[in-house]
Amino acid sequence: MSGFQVTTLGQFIIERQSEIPGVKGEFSRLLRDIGIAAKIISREVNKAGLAEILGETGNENVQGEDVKKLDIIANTLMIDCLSKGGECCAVASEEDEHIIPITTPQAKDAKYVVMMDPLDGSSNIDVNVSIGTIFSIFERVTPLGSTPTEADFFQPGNKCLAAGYMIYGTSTMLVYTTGNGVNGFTLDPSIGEFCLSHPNIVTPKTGKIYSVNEGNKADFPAGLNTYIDWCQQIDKDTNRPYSSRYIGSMVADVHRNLLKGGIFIYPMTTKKPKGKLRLLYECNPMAFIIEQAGGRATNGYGKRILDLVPTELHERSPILMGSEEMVLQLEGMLERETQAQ
Ligand code: P6P
Repeated sequence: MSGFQVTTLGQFIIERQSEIPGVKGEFSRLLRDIGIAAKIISREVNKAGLAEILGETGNENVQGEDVKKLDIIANTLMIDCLSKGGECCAVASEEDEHIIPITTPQAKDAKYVVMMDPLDGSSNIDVNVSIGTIFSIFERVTPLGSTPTEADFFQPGNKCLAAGYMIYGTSTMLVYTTGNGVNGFTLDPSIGEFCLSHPNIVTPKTGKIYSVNEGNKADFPAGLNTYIDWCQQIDKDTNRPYSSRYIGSMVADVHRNLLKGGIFIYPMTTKKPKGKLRLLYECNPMAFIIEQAGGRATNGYGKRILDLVPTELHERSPILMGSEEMVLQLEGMLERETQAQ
Protein backbone atom coordinates (compact mmCIF):
# COMPACT_ATOMS: atom_id res chain seq x y z
CA MET A 1 0.00 0.00 0.00
CA SER A 2 1.55 3.32 -1.05
CA GLY A 3 -0.07 5.14 1.86
CA PHE A 4 -1.49 7.69 -0.60
CA GLN A 5 -4.80 8.04 1.20
CA VAL A 6 -5.87 11.55 0.15
CA THR A 7 -8.81 12.30 -2.13
CA THR A 8 -7.87 14.52 -5.04
CA LEU A 9 -10.17 17.17 -6.47
CA GLY A 10 -10.62 15.11 -9.62
CA GLN A 11 -11.66 12.01 -7.66
CA PHE A 12 -13.99 14.09 -5.49
CA ILE A 13 -15.72 15.74 -8.47
CA ILE A 14 -16.46 12.36 -10.06
CA GLU A 15 -17.55 10.78 -6.75
CA ARG A 16 -20.00 13.63 -6.02
CA GLN A 17 -21.31 14.14 -9.57
CA SER A 18 -24.31 11.92 -8.96
CA GLU A 19 -25.45 14.20 -6.10
CA ILE A 20 -26.25 17.08 -8.42
CA PRO A 21 -29.58 16.60 -10.17
CA GLY A 22 -29.47 16.83 -13.93
CA VAL A 23 -25.73 17.25 -14.37
CA LYS A 24 -23.48 14.81 -16.10
CA GLY A 25 -19.92 14.73 -17.35
CA GLU A 26 -19.99 18.24 -18.81
CA PHE A 27 -20.38 19.82 -15.35
CA SER A 28 -17.61 17.70 -13.87
CA ARG A 29 -15.33 18.55 -16.77
CA LEU A 30 -16.07 22.27 -16.23
CA LEU A 31 -15.07 21.99 -12.56
CA ARG A 32 -11.94 20.12 -13.69
CA ASP A 33 -11.10 22.97 -16.09
CA ILE A 34 -11.37 25.50 -13.25
CA GLY A 35 -9.09 23.29 -11.14
CA ILE A 36 -6.51 23.34 -13.93
CA ALA A 37 -6.70 27.14 -14.17
CA ALA A 38 -6.29 27.33 -10.39
CA LYS A 39 -2.98 25.44 -10.51
CA ILE A 40 -1.60 27.64 -13.28
CA ILE A 41 -2.71 30.91 -11.63
CA SER A 42 -1.20 29.69 -8.35
CA ARG A 43 2.11 29.14 -10.13
CA GLU A 44 1.99 32.64 -11.63
CA VAL A 45 0.98 34.29 -8.33
CA ASN A 46 3.70 32.50 -6.39
CA LYS A 47 6.44 33.57 -8.77
CA ALA A 48 5.15 37.14 -9.16
CA GLY A 49 7.90 38.57 -6.99
CA LEU A 50 10.56 36.82 -9.01
CA ALA A 51 9.28 37.27 -12.52
CA GLU A 52 9.21 41.06 -12.41
CA ILE A 53 5.55 40.96 -13.30
CA LEU A 54 4.72 42.99 -10.22
CA GLY A 55 3.52 46.48 -10.74
CA GLU A 56 0.87 47.96 -12.88
CA THR A 57 0.20 47.79 -16.58
CA GLY A 58 -0.76 51.42 -16.54
CA ASN A 59 -4.19 50.37 -17.74
CA GLU A 60 -7.51 50.65 -15.95
CA ASN A 61 -10.24 47.99 -15.91
CA VAL A 62 -13.95 48.65 -16.42
CA GLN A 63 -14.13 49.50 -12.72
CA GLY A 64 -11.65 52.34 -13.24
CA GLU A 65 -9.15 50.47 -11.05
CA ASP A 66 -5.44 50.18 -11.84
CA VAL A 67 -4.93 46.75 -13.41
CA LYS A 68 -1.95 44.76 -12.22
CA LYS A 69 -0.33 42.39 -14.67
CA LEU A 70 -1.45 39.38 -12.63
CA ASP A 71 -5.09 40.43 -13.05
CA ILE A 72 -4.67 40.14 -16.80
CA ILE A 73 -2.76 36.87 -16.53
CA ALA A 74 -5.38 35.31 -14.27
CA ASN A 75 -8.23 36.55 -16.46
CA THR A 76 -6.61 35.21 -19.63
CA LEU A 77 -5.72 31.87 -18.00
CA MET A 78 -9.25 31.29 -16.75
CA ILE A 79 -10.76 32.12 -20.15
CA ASP A 80 -8.18 29.96 -21.96
CA CYS A 81 -8.84 26.95 -19.69
CA LEU A 82 -12.60 27.36 -20.02
CA SER A 83 -12.27 27.73 -23.81
CA LYS A 84 -10.07 24.64 -24.09
CA GLY A 85 -12.43 22.58 -21.96
CA GLY A 86 -15.40 23.43 -24.16
CA GLU A 87 -18.05 23.13 -21.44
CA CYS A 88 -18.63 26.89 -21.00
CA CYS A 89 -20.34 29.07 -23.63
CA ALA A 90 -19.63 32.50 -22.12
CA VAL A 91 -17.85 34.24 -19.24
CA ALA A 92 -18.56 37.41 -17.28
CA SER A 93 -15.43 38.79 -15.64
CA GLU A 94 -14.66 41.73 -13.38
CA GLU A 95 -11.90 42.57 -15.84
CA ASP A 96 -14.14 42.89 -18.92
CA GLU A 97 -16.91 45.41 -19.51
CA HIS A 98 -19.03 43.00 -21.57
CA ILE A 99 -19.67 39.27 -21.50
CA ILE A 100 -17.12 37.13 -23.33
CA PRO A 101 -18.74 34.49 -25.60
CA ILE A 102 -16.48 31.45 -26.03
CA THR A 103 -16.25 30.95 -29.77
CA THR A 104 -14.68 27.49 -30.08
CA PRO A 105 -16.88 24.99 -32.02
CA GLN A 106 -17.44 22.78 -28.95
CA ALA A 107 -18.42 25.73 -26.74
CA LYS A 108 -21.27 26.67 -29.08
CA ASP A 109 -23.43 23.88 -27.61
CA ALA A 110 -22.13 24.24 -24.04
CA LYS A 111 -24.79 24.42 -21.32
CA TYR A 112 -22.96 26.54 -18.75
CA VAL A 113 -21.78 30.10 -18.16
CA VAL A 114 -19.11 31.19 -15.66
CA MET A 115 -18.97 34.43 -13.68
CA MET A 116 -15.61 35.33 -12.13
CA ASP A 117 -13.36 37.75 -10.38
CA PRO A 118 -10.09 36.34 -11.70
CA LEU A 119 -7.88 37.97 -9.11
CA ASP A 120 -9.68 39.58 -6.20
CA GLY A 121 -7.73 41.78 -3.81
CA SER A 122 -5.12 42.50 -6.46
CA SER A 123 -4.12 45.77 -4.75
CA ASN A 124 -2.43 43.42 -2.24
CA ILE A 125 -0.23 41.68 -4.83
CA ASP A 126 2.78 43.94 -4.31
CA VAL A 127 2.69 43.58 -0.52
CA ASN A 128 2.46 39.77 -0.51
CA VAL A 129 -0.97 39.56 1.08
CA SER A 130 -3.24 36.61 0.22
CA ILE A 131 -5.39 37.16 -2.86
CA GLY A 132 -7.96 34.99 -4.57
CA THR A 133 -10.04 33.96 -7.55
CA ILE A 134 -13.82 33.78 -7.21
CA PHE A 135 -16.03 31.81 -9.64
CA SER A 136 -19.55 30.56 -10.08
CA ILE A 137 -21.32 28.34 -12.61
CA PHE A 138 -24.87 28.77 -13.91
CA GLU A 139 -26.85 26.96 -16.59
CA ARG A 140 -27.47 29.24 -19.57
CA VAL A 141 -31.06 30.41 -20.02
CA THR A 142 -30.79 31.29 -23.74
CA PRO A 143 -31.28 28.43 -26.26
CA LEU A 144 -28.40 25.96 -26.67
CA GLY A 145 -26.39 26.85 -29.77
CA SER A 146 -27.52 30.47 -29.84
CA THR A 147 -25.20 33.37 -29.06
CA PRO A 148 -25.09 33.86 -25.26
CA THR A 149 -26.50 37.17 -23.98
CA GLU A 150 -26.45 39.13 -20.73
CA ALA A 151 -29.72 37.37 -19.85
CA ASP A 152 -27.61 34.29 -19.11
CA PHE A 153 -25.86 36.31 -16.39
CA PHE A 154 -28.78 38.26 -14.91
CA GLN A 155 -29.83 35.25 -12.85
CA PRO A 156 -30.30 35.45 -9.06
CA GLY A 157 -27.67 33.64 -7.01
CA ASN A 158 -30.28 31.09 -5.94
CA LYS A 159 -29.95 29.59 -9.45
CA CYS A 160 -26.22 29.05 -9.01
CA LEU A 161 -25.06 25.46 -9.66
CA ALA A 162 -21.57 25.81 -8.18
CA ALA A 163 -19.54 28.55 -6.53
CA GLY A 164 -16.02 28.59 -5.24
CA TYR A 165 -12.82 30.45 -4.67
CA MET A 166 -9.09 29.88 -4.80
CA ILE A 167 -7.00 31.56 -2.12
CA TYR A 168 -3.31 32.05 -2.88
CA GLY A 169 -1.83 32.32 0.59
CA THR A 170 0.64 30.35 2.70
CA SER A 171 -0.79 27.49 0.67
CA THR A 172 -3.14 27.53 -2.29
CA MET A 173 -6.62 26.27 -1.51
CA LEU A 174 -9.72 25.71 -3.61
CA VAL A 175 -13.00 25.86 -1.67
CA TYR A 176 -16.30 25.19 -3.45
CA THR A 177 -19.90 24.09 -3.15
CA THR A 178 -22.39 22.55 -5.58
CA GLY A 179 -25.25 22.95 -3.11
CA ASN A 180 -24.35 19.90 -1.04
CA GLY A 181 -22.09 21.46 1.57
CA VAL A 182 -18.67 23.11 1.27
CA ASN A 183 -15.36 21.32 0.78
CA GLY A 184 -11.79 22.65 0.79
CA PHE A 185 -8.80 21.33 -1.12
CA THR A 186 -5.16 22.23 -0.58
CA LEU A 187 -2.71 22.19 -3.47
CA ASP A 188 0.17 19.75 -3.00
CA PRO A 189 2.73 21.21 -5.42
CA SER A 190 4.87 18.08 -5.17
CA ILE A 191 2.21 16.09 -7.01
CA GLY A 192 0.35 18.98 -8.65
CA GLU A 193 -2.95 17.92 -7.13
CA PHE A 194 -5.59 19.63 -5.01
CA CYS A 195 -6.12 17.26 -2.06
CA LEU A 196 -9.22 17.22 0.16
CA SER A 197 -8.03 18.92 3.35
CA HIS A 198 -11.20 20.54 4.74
CA PRO A 199 -14.14 18.16 4.20
CA ASN A 200 -17.65 19.47 4.90
CA ILE A 201 -16.77 22.94 6.18
CA VAL A 202 -19.38 24.26 8.65
CA THR A 203 -19.00 27.84 9.87
CA PRO A 204 -19.60 28.48 13.61
CA LYS A 205 -23.04 29.94 14.46
CA THR A 206 -21.28 32.82 16.21
CA GLY A 207 -17.76 34.16 16.57
CA LYS A 208 -15.53 36.92 17.88
CA ILE A 209 -14.20 38.42 14.65
CA TYR A 210 -15.71 41.37 12.84
CA SER A 211 -14.30 42.44 9.49
CA VAL A 212 -15.08 45.90 8.09
CA ASN A 213 -13.01 48.81 6.82
CA GLU A 214 -13.42 51.10 9.83
CA GLY A 215 -11.66 53.85 7.90
CA ASN A 216 -15.10 54.51 6.37
CA LYS A 217 -16.71 54.83 9.82
CA ALA A 218 -17.82 58.46 9.29
CA ASP A 219 -19.71 57.24 6.24
CA PHE A 220 -21.39 54.17 7.78
CA PRO A 221 -25.14 53.79 8.33
CA ALA A 222 -26.01 54.49 11.99
CA GLY A 223 -26.78 50.94 13.05
CA LEU A 224 -23.35 49.74 11.89
CA ASN A 225 -21.51 52.13 14.19
CA THR A 226 -23.75 50.96 17.04
CA TYR A 227 -22.73 47.37 16.23
CA ILE A 228 -19.02 48.20 16.06
CA ASP A 229 -19.24 49.98 19.41
CA TRP A 230 -20.98 46.89 20.83
CA CYS A 231 -18.21 44.61 19.49
CA GLN A 232 -15.64 46.78 21.24
CA GLN A 233 -17.30 46.55 24.68
CA ILE A 234 -15.69 44.26 27.23
CA ASP A 235 -17.21 40.82 26.68
CA LYS A 236 -18.72 39.41 29.93
CA ASP A 237 -17.51 35.88 29.13
CA THR A 238 -13.97 36.48 28.03
CA ASN A 239 -13.52 39.99 29.45
CA ARG A 240 -12.14 41.14 26.12
CA PRO A 241 -13.81 42.78 23.14
CA TYR A 242 -14.16 41.12 19.78
CA SER A 243 -11.21 41.14 17.40
CA SER A 244 -11.21 43.40 14.36
CA ARG A 245 -9.63 41.57 11.42
CA TYR A 246 -9.66 43.19 7.96
CA ILE A 247 -7.02 42.59 5.33
CA GLY A 248 -8.72 44.27 2.38
CA SER A 249 -8.83 41.04 0.37
CA MET A 250 -12.36 39.64 0.38
CA VAL A 251 -11.37 36.01 -0.24
CA ALA A 252 -8.83 36.09 2.61
CA ASP A 253 -11.20 37.84 5.03
CA VAL A 254 -14.17 35.61 4.24
CA HIS A 255 -12.07 32.40 4.26
CA ARG A 256 -10.71 33.18 7.74
CA ASN A 257 -14.17 33.97 9.09
CA LEU A 258 -15.67 30.89 7.39
CA LEU A 259 -13.30 28.63 9.31
CA LYS A 260 -13.12 30.54 12.63
CA GLY A 261 -16.54 32.21 12.81
CA GLY A 262 -17.08 35.92 12.31
CA ILE A 263 -18.84 38.54 10.24
CA PHE A 264 -17.64 40.25 7.07
CA ILE A 265 -19.27 43.59 6.25
CA TYR A 266 -19.05 45.82 3.20
CA PRO A 267 -21.98 48.17 3.86
CA MET A 268 -23.66 50.86 1.89
CA THR A 269 -22.14 54.27 2.67
CA THR A 270 -23.11 57.78 1.65
CA LYS A 271 -20.31 57.72 -0.93
CA LYS A 272 -21.16 54.15 -2.08
CA PRO A 273 -24.93 53.76 -1.64
CA LYS A 274 -24.78 50.22 -3.12
CA GLY A 275 -21.55 49.29 -1.37
CA LYS A 276 -18.41 48.37 -3.31
CA LEU A 277 -18.52 44.61 -3.89
CA ARG A 278 -20.01 43.29 -7.11
CA LEU A 279 -23.15 41.18 -6.90
CA LEU A 280 -22.50 38.72 -9.74
CA TYR A 281 -18.94 37.62 -9.11
CA GLU A 282 -18.12 38.57 -5.52
CA CYS A 283 -21.27 38.72 -3.35
CA ASN A 284 -23.27 35.87 -4.91
CA PRO A 285 -20.59 33.15 -5.01
CA MET A 286 -19.32 33.95 -1.51
CA ALA A 287 -22.91 34.11 -0.19
CA PHE A 288 -23.68 30.66 -1.69
CA ILE A 289 -20.63 29.21 0.05
CA ILE A 290 -21.42 30.89 3.37
CA GLU A 291 -25.05 29.68 3.32
CA GLN A 292 -23.97 26.15 2.37
CA ALA A 293 -21.63 26.23 5.39
CA GLY A 294 -24.56 27.18 7.65
CA GLY A 295 -24.01 30.93 7.69
CA ARG A 296 -26.10 33.89 6.52
CA ALA A 297 -25.60 36.49 3.78
CA THR A 298 -27.88 39.51 3.25
CA ASN A 299 -27.66 43.06 1.95
CA GLY A 300 -28.30 44.40 5.46
CA TYR A 301 -31.81 45.51 4.64
CA GLY A 302 -33.82 42.32 4.77
CA LYS A 303 -32.81 40.92 1.38
CA ARG A 304 -30.98 37.62 1.07
CA ILE A 305 -28.05 38.16 -1.30
CA LEU A 306 -28.96 35.06 -3.34
CA ASP A 307 -32.48 36.41 -3.99
CA LEU A 308 -31.31 39.69 -5.53
CA VAL A 309 -32.04 39.78 -9.29
CA PRO A 310 -29.16 41.45 -11.19
CA THR A 311 -29.91 44.02 -13.88
CA GLU A 312 -26.35 45.10 -14.67
CA LEU A 313 -23.21 43.02 -15.18
CA HIS A 314 -21.08 44.97 -12.70
CA GLU A 315 -23.71 46.09 -10.25
CA ARG A 316 -22.75 46.31 -6.62
CA SER A 317 -24.51 45.34 -3.39
CA PRO A 318 -23.96 45.99 0.29
CA ILE A 319 -23.22 42.69 2.05
CA LEU A 320 -23.14 41.26 5.57
CA MET A 321 -22.12 37.63 5.70
CA GLY A 322 -20.78 34.99 8.06
CA SER A 323 -21.87 33.50 11.36
CA GLU A 324 -25.67 33.51 11.44
CA GLU A 325 -26.11 34.96 14.93
CA MET A 326 -23.69 37.81 14.25
CA VAL A 327 -25.36 38.74 10.95
CA LEU A 328 -28.83 38.64 12.56
CA GLN A 329 -27.62 40.84 15.42
CA LEU A 330 -26.25 43.48 13.05
CA GLU A 331 -29.37 43.32 10.87
CA GLY A 332 -31.45 44.03 14.00
CA MET A 333 -29.40 47.12 14.80
CA LEU A 334 -29.57 48.37 11.21
CA GLU A 335 -33.34 47.86 11.13
CA ARG A 336 -33.95 49.59 14.48
CA GLU A 337 -31.84 52.60 13.56
CA THR A 338 -33.25 52.85 10.04
CA GLN A 339 -36.79 52.88 11.49
CA ALA A 340 -35.74 55.44 14.15
CA GLN A 341 -34.59 57.87 11.43
P1 P6P B 1 -11.72 48.67 0.70
C1 P6P B 1 -10.36 44.34 -3.18
O1 P6P B 1 -10.13 45.49 -3.98
C2 P6P B 1 -11.85 44.27 -2.89
O2 P6P B 1 -12.56 44.16 -4.07
C3 P6P B 1 -12.14 43.10 -1.97
O3 P6P B 1 -11.29 42.02 -2.15
C4 P6P B 1 -11.99 43.71 -0.59
O4 P6P B 1 -12.80 43.07 0.39
C5 P6P B 1 -12.46 45.17 -0.80
O5 P6P B 1 -12.26 45.45 -2.18
C6 P6P B 1 -11.66 46.14 0.02
O6 P6P B 1 -12.21 47.43 -0.20
O7 P6P B 1 -12.62 49.81 0.27
O8 P6P B 1 -11.97 48.29 2.14
O9 P6P B 1 -10.27 48.87 0.40
